[in-house]
Amino acid sequence: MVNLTIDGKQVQTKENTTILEAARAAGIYVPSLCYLKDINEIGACRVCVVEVEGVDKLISSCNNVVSEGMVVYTNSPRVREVRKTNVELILSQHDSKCTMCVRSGNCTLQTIANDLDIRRQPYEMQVPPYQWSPRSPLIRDASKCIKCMRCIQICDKVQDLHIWDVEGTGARTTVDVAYNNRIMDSDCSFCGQCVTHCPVGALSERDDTEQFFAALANPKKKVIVQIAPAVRASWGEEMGLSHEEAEVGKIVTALKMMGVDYVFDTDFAADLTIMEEGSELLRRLSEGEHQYPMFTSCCPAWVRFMKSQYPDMTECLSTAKSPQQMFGAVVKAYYAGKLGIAKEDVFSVSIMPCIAKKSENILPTMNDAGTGRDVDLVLTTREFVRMLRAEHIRPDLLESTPFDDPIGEATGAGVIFGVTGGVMEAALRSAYYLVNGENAAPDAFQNVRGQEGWREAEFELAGKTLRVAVASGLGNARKLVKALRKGKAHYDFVEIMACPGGCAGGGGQPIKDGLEQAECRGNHLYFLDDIANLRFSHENPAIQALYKDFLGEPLGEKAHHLLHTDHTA
Ligand code: HC0
Ligand code: SF4
Repeated sequence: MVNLTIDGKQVQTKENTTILEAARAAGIYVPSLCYLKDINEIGACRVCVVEVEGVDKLISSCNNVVSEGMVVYTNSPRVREVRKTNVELILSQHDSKCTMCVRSGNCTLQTIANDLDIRRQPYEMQVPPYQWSPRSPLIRDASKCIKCMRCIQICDKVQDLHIWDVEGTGARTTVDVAYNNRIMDSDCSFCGQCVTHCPVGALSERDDTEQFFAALANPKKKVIVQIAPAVRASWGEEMGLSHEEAEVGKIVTALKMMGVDYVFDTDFAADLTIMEEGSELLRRLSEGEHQYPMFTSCCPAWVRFMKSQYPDMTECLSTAKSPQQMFGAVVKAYYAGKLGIAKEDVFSVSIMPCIAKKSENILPTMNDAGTGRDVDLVLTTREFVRMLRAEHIRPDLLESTPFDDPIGEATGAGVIFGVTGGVMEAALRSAYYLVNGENAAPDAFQNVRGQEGWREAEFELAGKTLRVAVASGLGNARKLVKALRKGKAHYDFVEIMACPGGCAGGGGQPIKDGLEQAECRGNHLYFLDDIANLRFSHENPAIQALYKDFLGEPLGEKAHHLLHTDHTA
């Protein structure tokens, strides 16, 4: 252990702890901007500087470690002055139009500048112009970039995709797509992890809220909204609601207040995915040994990753569409008819924790109802929260409303799709039933739960040992795929989600800078599963009715047409 003094307080900490972590653990808050624990500890922003007795220069506390007898001042007059100058210099290269910024009120630079009482800009402004493709689901505004390098590091170290790089020199230094590429032509998966780890408004999703309001204002359109599993575990965060208060039924109420005609639960389509994907798995297992496992295909960032990085393995992806796209196809091809409206008059919207879903719904293959797009518009959780504000809806005053019938009913198995391992667990629950004709205990497959980036388990199914693996984060996905290709790992079924922790930690989720929320949100989804009336996808009566009335059998002709796709196309 190391003993030191921070701001007059005796502190004891482990060796090799950074001064920043030691101070924060002792209840002394040192501000920081570029710092991301274990990912970006480069001391670039100079906001976390501290004074150490016996050391001439101020030093960054995020990448200097404690030593025995060290005496540290985190907020001395000298520290305050230098810190303020450093932030003023950052602001001289930052377009501070805070009132119009997507991160206003949730921007670390804004908070720090305010805390330091900066009221003027003493340095000449040099702000690069905004140049970006408006079509891209992911937007970079160079005029807001503070060169903290977090996006580069997340993409390199966690996602192992290397999309971003430093460009230019001196005052012209900025971050852009590597190799002078354009984002739409790059291998970017659109997972959005760079967005959720950006401390300012330099990265965001494309804002599509105006299209939503335009559809609501169009009397010819019936607006139908689906809500993804992970949205219910996060939407209340920015509104100050606890998990218990942020019931999904309040989202339904809010959307109806906005003028939405029908609101359904993507969890229903998650149950449908299990019927199709589970049946596909069993068919594949009956064919004997395969070189590679079957991979889940519901995460569009993972599918993009597979296509760009390992195109020869794309055919191992389950052909099942994601729940979002299954839902879109069912709403237009089936539900519109039930309502007595033309499918062309349906405007189908999804609220997702995800940016990559904005690239999935526009794929040419996602048009099986024949209206152009099965899902017309994808909005992130953050866009939904902004719409609540725009509509002056106070979530604390909302009552809950149930989802619309008949495709609003879902099971606990559908809810856990939003957490890493959830698709696997839900699939195993139903695969067991399909093989044995009876259910296992609902929690029989919980070995696949957890936050480790790559985990594996084995279960007995149909007299054979089923080897499964679950990975989240594309860096872990790459490790797993490499191990398969080298013959060092062998599985039958693998679930991959691009975002660490799964959709709960999705790139479209509310941002709490420096705090990872995926685990806490995931635990809430497990809680919702635990208290659900139904916990097996195959027991969902609305799913049973859909097969009986319309689809026929899982993997049957109609199901094949509407619910499956060719990921190699
Ligand atoms: Fe997900 Fe999904 S679980 S990918 O993260 O499968 O976005 O929440 O909606 O489609 O259901 C996202 C979340 C979904 C889909 C579902 C799957
Ligand atoms: Fe989107 Fe979920 Fe995949 Fe993240 S893990 S890219 S939120 S589908």
